[in-house]
Amino acid sequence: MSIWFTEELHPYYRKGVRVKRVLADEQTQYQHLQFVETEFFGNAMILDGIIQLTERDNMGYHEMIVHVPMLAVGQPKRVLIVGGGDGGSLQQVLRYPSVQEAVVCELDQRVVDLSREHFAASFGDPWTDPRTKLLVRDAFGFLEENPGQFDVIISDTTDPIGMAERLFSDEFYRLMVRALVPGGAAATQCEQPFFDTALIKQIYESAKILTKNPAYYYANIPTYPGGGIGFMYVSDTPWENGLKPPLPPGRNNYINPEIHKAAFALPEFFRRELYG
Ligand code: SPD
Repeated sequence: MSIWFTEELHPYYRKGVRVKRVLADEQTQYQHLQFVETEFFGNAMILDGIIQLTERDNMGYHEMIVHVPMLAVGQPKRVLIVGGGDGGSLQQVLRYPSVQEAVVCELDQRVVDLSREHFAASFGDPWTDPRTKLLVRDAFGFLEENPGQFDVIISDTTDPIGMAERLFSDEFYRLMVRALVPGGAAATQCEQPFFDTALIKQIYESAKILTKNPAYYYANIPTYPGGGIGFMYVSDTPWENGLKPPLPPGRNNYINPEIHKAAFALPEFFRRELYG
């Protein structure tokens, strides 16, 4: 028997992965949450019909969204992860001995609970680290209440659909930058250059008003539309500062100094659109 999961995030594009079995399937308070065991990519989490991560290719996403801002800042102590209930970003953040507190602001407790069960082999259990603080709440209010608090903020979100749309708004970026310490850095899930050019441009323009050195970078992730996803680096501190310090202790599966630098090189059509 062969079951294919087909994702249709865009009305003009589909992709599929072959599934061995369904591990969990439930409607939470917020979304349709599924975990499946795939034929090639290991376990995968699907939210409202969209693949969020797989065990086999999540490293490009989590290593890049975390290490680029963390390295740029130098010795990050307080880190906020917006979303990130699967624990992949948290695992990377906790690799830094300088980190004293990692706050995860995740709306859906079920994402955390089921990820602990189905991603344990990949992420261990970063939730038991004494530096981890899980807040099951909406990130907007938390950002509003916490100006000037974080060395690094990682916005590890779903796509801009439904409730998550607000996490791609000018207002969210304003609050996020306000929650950084001077010289702090943020990185956000910032979609696909081919499919989401206008949205990325709008976010870049807003990041440019708020900070001196925003920049877009990209990682290859086969299970995302177009085979990859980009991130917005948002900071007064140039991302290039992150090329000097070494990566934190632990094993890297995607990032290395060459990838770190090359990720900021953009295809010409998109570079022109974004930077003029
Ligand atoms: N189109 C899929 C985008 C998924 C972004 N969220 C990933 C969450 C991984 N922690």
